Amino acid sequence: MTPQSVLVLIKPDGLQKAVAGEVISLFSAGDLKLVGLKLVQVPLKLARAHYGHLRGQTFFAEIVDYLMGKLHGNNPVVAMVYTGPDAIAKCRRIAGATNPEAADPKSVRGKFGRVTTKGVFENLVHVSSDVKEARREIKLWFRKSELLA
Ligand code: IDP
Ligand code: MG
Repeated sequence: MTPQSVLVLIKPDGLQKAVAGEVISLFSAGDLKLVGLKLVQVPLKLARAHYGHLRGQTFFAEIVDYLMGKLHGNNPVVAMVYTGPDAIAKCRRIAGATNPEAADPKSVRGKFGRVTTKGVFENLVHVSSDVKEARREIKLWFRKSELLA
């Protein structure tokens, strides 16, 4: 199988809850190569561009605020790129379902996520959903020089 790259973000609730280390450990089970990792204090422009395809959704403003850390003490995001066979499906399995209540209890979102009373899915991690999205997102978050070959 040809190797894939995938963008994984630990969103600001992960840092506020001080579980970034455990989340990275869970992604280690994917047996993938970590080729990029950095902390990002997310500006409005980046958050809006990241979720550009969800602009029409009722929860768009909330998820932009969420990614910027506005719901979680202005914490930053840990941005990572993993590469390897089947990297996208592997990382999405480790992350669990979008709704933390529906996520496998042993997945990242099942373990650490929650649904707020306002209905925001605070699900700790973002994982690109397909090859095209992964390419777009990796370019958005990383310069080439920040990634290992
Ligand atoms: P994904 O993160 O599992 O790929 P997307 O559909 O890309 O899910 O949605 C992006 C983010 O928007 C989710 O991770 C979650 O935080 C939030 N979200 C998605 N659907 C809903 C919803 O129905 N209600 C509230 N928040 C949602
Ligand atoms: Mg998505």
